[in-house]
Amino acid sequence: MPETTAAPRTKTRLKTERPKLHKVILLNDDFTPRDFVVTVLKGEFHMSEDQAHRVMITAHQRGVCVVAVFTRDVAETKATRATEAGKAKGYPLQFTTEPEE
Ligand code: NFA
Repeated sequence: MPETTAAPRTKTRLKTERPKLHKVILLNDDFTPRDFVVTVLKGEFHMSEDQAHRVMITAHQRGVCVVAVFTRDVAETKATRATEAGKAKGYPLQFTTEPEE
């Protein structure tokens, strides 16, 4: 009587790691015009006028505001582009990034 032994199932489910997200943070300064900040937020981060205005006012009042979260490369590229947009107009506007907890 042939004995049939089922082969062990060895298919492995590899754990899919979610990439860590990084915040883009808008810093307040005393020189960049409010409208320009709103324009940059709309252009670089695809925000509505309302959203952009709220983020600008929050940074203006509290010193900083989280704009959005992205994977590290995207966050760094957007922060650099947005900071460059200010620099091109002679403004000290700054966007930084930091990893989420
Ligand atoms: N504080 C700037 C002003 O009063 C506006 C501003 C807001 C700048 C947010 C940078 C970031 N013109």
